[in-house]
Amino acid sequence: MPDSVSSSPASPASPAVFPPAFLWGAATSAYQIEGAVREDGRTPSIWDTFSHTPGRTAGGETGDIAVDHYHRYRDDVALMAELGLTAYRFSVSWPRVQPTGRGPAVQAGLDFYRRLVDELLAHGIRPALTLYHWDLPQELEDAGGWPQRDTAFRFAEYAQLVAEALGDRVEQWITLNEPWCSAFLGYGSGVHAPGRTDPAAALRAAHHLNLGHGLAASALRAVMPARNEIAISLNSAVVRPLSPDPADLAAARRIDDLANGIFHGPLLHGAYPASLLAATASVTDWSYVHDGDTRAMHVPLDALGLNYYTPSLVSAASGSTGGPRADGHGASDHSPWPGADDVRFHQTPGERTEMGWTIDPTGLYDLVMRYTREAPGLPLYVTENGAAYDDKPDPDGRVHDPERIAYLHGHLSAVRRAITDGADVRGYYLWSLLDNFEWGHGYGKRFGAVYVDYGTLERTPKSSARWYGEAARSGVLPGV
Ligand code: IFM
Repeated sequence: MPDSVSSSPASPASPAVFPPAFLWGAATSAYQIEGAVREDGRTPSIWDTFSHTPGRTAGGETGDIAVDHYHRYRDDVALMAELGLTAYRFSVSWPRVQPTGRGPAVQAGLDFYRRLVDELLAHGIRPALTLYHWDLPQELEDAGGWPQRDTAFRFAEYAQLVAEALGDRVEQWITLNEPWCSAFLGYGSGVHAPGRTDPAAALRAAHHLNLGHGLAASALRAVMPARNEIAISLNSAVVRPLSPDPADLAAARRIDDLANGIFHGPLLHGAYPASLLAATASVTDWSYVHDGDTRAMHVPLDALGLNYYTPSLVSAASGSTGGPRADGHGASDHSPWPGADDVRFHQTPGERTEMGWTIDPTGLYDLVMRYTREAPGLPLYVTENGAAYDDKPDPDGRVHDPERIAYLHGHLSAVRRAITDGADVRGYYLWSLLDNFEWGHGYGKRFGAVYVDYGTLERTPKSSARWYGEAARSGVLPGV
């Protein structure tokens, strides 16, 4: 039974009551919502190039206009305030701020984010700034992209420019969003920009993303007030074996290394897992890990961001490696899992969202508890969680999305249970504030709590937005 307390007085012991300082946020990213891709000096990112390449996105859709947040940010902030949100996680578009990925910042680009942040602060909404949500300046990709070591240094330089401009007013900083996707979907399976399909390049990219994170975190520390928090948002996988068979357990450990250990190892524990290095030895020799990189990557963090949608169910392939991949990120003949061609992904049982992702809030509980054990003392944020549904306005123009309310209730209840069991979760960012450009899926998948009419760009809060706002205002989960 859901632990709703909507009709009875909430007691602090109730599992549906959240700590008073808990942040109730929503998240977005620059390319998915801003549009205005040719304004004020912005140049193409790898996602502009990719989405304009025939066959790369559903219907050839691009982020050229997206939901025009660049021009409508004031109304969007007012809407967040009206709903009752207390935090907002957005990303800065690297090519808007530093168009070639090198050299000085463009003032107009920085000014946009300064205006956005000031608007948030004026409405009492805490900004959380992500420096990189996948929109690498195309010039840096042309110079080799993330598989190239220099990109890590360019990222740190860009991070410093943004921190010098906004470090006085933004307290929550996130270096990278989901570097697994940047490395393995961008350079491995090729379903994300820049669309390369080279397993060795994907592993090199992962290392340089880790290095970039560490160098950027140090650059931020050097220029920002000590009170600011530095974190990273990882789409840490919840990997479950299909059976207790030792071969299936080994398959699950291999995917865990490639999804989790490859980032948590260097960032939290100061080394890549030996099992990861061994399992990928036929793909790469890791010679691009230089002396000193381990120290550069292992910078103390102030918090860890966890993005969670669905668990993965895996087994050993038992002879055959064919069949569809059910890892949920789009169709490709190329695997995003280097060195794991003999691992099979299975559809987890249960209800699914419009993405085909199984709804399983226990996965979120398990993830939070895992990092509570693995990184004791490190505050956690759920920096993304949400669901896509085929939402449509009713004849009166209202958008009812009871499935999303049930999804949010289930996952927030899992967070509350983890807090009761000792986890230090400080906030939750619903993905996403607005319907938006869902990468290779174009505009076909609606993740927003706010419906966007793509013809008029009019915003209509769905019933889930009102439900979530009520939770934010009261600190208690309303009934479903
Ligand atoms: O839309 C994406 C987001 O950009 C990164 N995390 C997953 C979301 C849903 O696919």
